[in-house]
Amino acid sequence: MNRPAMEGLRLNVPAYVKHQRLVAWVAEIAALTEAAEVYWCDGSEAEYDRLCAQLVAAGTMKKLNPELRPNSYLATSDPSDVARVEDRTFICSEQKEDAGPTNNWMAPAEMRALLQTGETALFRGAMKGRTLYVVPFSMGPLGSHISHIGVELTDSAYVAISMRVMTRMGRAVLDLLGEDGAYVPCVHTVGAPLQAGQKDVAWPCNKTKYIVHYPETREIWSYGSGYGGNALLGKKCFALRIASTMGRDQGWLAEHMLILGVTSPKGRKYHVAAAFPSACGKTNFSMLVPPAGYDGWKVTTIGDDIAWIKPHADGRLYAINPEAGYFGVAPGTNYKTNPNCMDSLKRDVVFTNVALTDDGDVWWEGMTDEPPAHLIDWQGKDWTPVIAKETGAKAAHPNARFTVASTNNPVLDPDWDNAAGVPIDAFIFGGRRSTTVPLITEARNWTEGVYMAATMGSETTAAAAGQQGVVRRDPFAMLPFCGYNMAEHFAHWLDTGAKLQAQGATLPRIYCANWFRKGADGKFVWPGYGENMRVLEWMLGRIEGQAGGDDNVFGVSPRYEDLRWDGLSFSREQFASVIGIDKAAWQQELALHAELFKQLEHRLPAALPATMAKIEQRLAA
Ligand code: SAT
Ligand code: MN
Repeated sequence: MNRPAMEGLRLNVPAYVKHQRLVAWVAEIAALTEAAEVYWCDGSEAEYDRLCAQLVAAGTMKKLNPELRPNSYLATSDPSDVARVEDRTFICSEQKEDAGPTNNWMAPAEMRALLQTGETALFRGAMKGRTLYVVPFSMGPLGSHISHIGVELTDSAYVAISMRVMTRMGRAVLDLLGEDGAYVPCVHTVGAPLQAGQKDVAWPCNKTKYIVHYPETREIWSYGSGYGGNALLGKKCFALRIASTMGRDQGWLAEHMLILGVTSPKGRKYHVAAAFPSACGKTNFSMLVPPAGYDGWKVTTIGDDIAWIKPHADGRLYAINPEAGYFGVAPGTNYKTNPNCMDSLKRDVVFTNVALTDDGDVWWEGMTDEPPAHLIDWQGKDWTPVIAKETGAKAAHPNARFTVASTNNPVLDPDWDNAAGVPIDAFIFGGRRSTTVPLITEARNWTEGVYMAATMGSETTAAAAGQQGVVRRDPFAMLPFCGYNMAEHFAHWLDTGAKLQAQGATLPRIYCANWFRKGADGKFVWPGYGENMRVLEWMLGRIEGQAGGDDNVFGVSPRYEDLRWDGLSFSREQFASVIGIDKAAWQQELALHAELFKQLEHRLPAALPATMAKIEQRLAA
């Protein structure tokens, strides 16, 4: 440790901080990174406004026209820092086997040398010339038995303000931690130290990036990116990767799932948790507006991205949303696809990488049918519909995002902040598949459901850097987010079900959905969005023992007459093309399942290949 730097640095610990271990850790990281200053976030609105003003002055954000978009900002990132970096994401367990074949792995000692302890370690001096923000946050309602606390140390004010929107952040968390409470330490730097007199850039980051998790010691270290899931460490890093390992050890589940409430006209309320990969419509589904003809039905949002789910003494699974805000994809969002989201975004939003209109508002592809005549695109260049036609330039980056508090959502569920969580009636697993996978299928039992989740595939999206539109297996929509061996995650689900069943519990039903099948014309056949209510109603009808269906090779799907069609013209032929099972396509699909099982062979529960054998038999019959 650099003595003079350490002595010269004031830790500025507020009087209300009583946690000596936390203070010592902050001192240690401040010394390692040679931060110029330390600031403890209290989570107040005044602090938020001050940091936003500072980000505006630094050129990171622009304040939007307060008449059109009150209390809102537009941040634009470096063009190289626009998505999660899966190839730079590491699970550093002691044993490689524990990270499993789907995660990047490095031995903890080796990674620590690279980041912290080696002579040229990346975090050494990484915060020179910058302020280290201490960001205490709770994932989940403060004090809930399902919640957990983290503290992120970051040199990005953008991260600090985003964490205030996305989590319960600030002094109340430190009060809860008291003198010795447990927290997950999260260290983040953009990796762009400033030498004396050096001018900062608008979006500091580094070409070298490391998003690192130590599951055994429950630590997160992130270097080089200021963007989303790479930098807001409460989200994917903690609430999924670290939390999934905590859940495995402690008997609960951390999943990449939205949670919604759905109330029938009779007043009966159900809760559904649904897993879809990033940028496959979780936010839209969680804010669904039932179509005309569904009077009396109401869908309310508990969460749009992550669920923490715990078995309860009554034999049911209770879920909370660990987050307090939405970091959703802007492009494609409009008053037709997601009116509740559009209403959530009327004020108090931080947009990232959308386009700026001439009157100081925002725009993105798909927001309106007619684009504005002139915009400043997400990279600060002039954009017109003519330029777009000629060059294909997008006004907003395809992974442009909004960051907004849950409390802005007009259909926020009254139980969204309930410390007890909500009881789950059904799980849905869905991918983005142009072919093969039917609109909806119900698993006949828990094992069949776990099989559906485990073998899920999806076409890749702009949420992660890399090629888009290629089908990859994305088990449980957790491929980039499982903090331990994926095969063990399958076993953990099978165990969780078996334990509840042994108590005589009725398990939630499991469904496999695909809103994305395309016709010969390359267009989506199923209208999706609000029309997904029809599928939801069928699922609830199944739970009540009222809705019919037909067995297919891997579960039960509705017949045409099992769905309600009032207000939508959707023919039997169209339905057949989204629900049908093509034998040849399924033979190929099963070959891909077999490939996945081969990759995960070590520690793979035998129940899964056994389920596959049964599907093969049915397909051959
Ligand atoms: O960048 S995030 O990981 O927060 C968004 C996503 O990929 O789902
Ligand atoms: Mn997500």
